[in-house]
Amino acid sequence: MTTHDDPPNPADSQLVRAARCQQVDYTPVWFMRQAGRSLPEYRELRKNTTMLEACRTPELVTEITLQPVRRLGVDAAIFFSDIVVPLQAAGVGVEIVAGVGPVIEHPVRTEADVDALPELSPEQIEDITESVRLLTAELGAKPLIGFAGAPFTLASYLIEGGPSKNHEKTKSMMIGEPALFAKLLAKLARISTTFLTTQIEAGASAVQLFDSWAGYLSAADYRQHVLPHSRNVFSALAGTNVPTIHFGVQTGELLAAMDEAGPDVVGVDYRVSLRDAAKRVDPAKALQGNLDPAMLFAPWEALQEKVADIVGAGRELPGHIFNLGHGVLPDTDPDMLRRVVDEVHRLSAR
Ligand code: 1CP
Repeated sequence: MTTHDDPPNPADSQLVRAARCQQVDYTPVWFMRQAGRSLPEYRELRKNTTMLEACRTPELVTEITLQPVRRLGVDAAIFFSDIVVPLQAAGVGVEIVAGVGPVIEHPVRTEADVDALPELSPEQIEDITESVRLLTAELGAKPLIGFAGAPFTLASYLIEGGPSKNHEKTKSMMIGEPALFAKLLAKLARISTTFLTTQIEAGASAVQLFDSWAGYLSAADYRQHVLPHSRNVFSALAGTNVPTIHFGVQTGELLAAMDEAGPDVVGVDYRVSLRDAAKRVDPAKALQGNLDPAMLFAPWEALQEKVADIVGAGRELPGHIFNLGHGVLPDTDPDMLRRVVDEVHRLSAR
């Protein structure tokens, strides 16, 4: 039985309620990449540590994750980590190079490379459990969102060897050696699932699967080569009872298929309006999004109109989580983010 002495439960937070299409007091808001380079306190903390060292140090993960919660007043924390952390933990040679992104020591191109890719065991990510425990203790009623990279986006980094503009080696394996590509994605789906279940078991209240580069695929190729593997990740989480979010960039043409993969919430990038997105997915599902992150550089009155449009469209949905259409840009003024949070709360108060 709940008494007023019990700490409020993040499972009853506005974010989790919105994800489940339950009634909310106001529209919850968080920002992809809310931690990181837009915050001076982050730049200060990261001075003497590499990105991956920071991701594997529970005290740093905790502090960096909490920074935007304190400064911006957002309704959720997003776990500070990176999509390549589970690959590194499993033993893949990977570095995050400043100004570039993840770089893979031995790119995965052949059957032998795919076979040599290690599995991830929970013992290799005990620091992730520790970080999530420290964080949920600090956050109290505020939910922590865990995340992982989706199999396709991870495969692209592994095959290309780093960030890629056109993903040509990835697509070449996808259609030239579809069985090998499927074997790789099946392995990566298991790694993503282990990374997500570890965060959920340690106390995360929701999780997001990032398929950042899925938008480079046609709907037909996505359905044939990618959807089954992402669906396996969501199926594996079905028993965990935390809401799941599925997001990719430039995925207007893929929204129906990304919905079919089985998340509770579909993330929408800024190129498609929430009203159009709602017509492409299960009408009983919540959406997340979708302010263009570049709009945060516009004068306040102009930005305010964009925020109001999105909050208004969101209120026609069964559930809405306000977010950007992609990550916070590094030069964003954190005061603008704070103003957007306050404005979403003010406009949406029931
Ligand atoms: O030194 C630094 O500050 C490095 C910049 C940085 C940061 C802050 C990287 C390198 N990763 C991160 C953290 C990170 N990565 C988070 C933290 C939590 C938050 O949102 O506040 C998250 C969720 C990610 C996930 C991630 N990493 C994605 C998916 C999200 C997206 O943006 O689409 C992807 C594609 C990556 C790869 C990656 N890691 C870092 C960079 C610069 C990139 C992108 C490189 C590329 O363009 O391919």
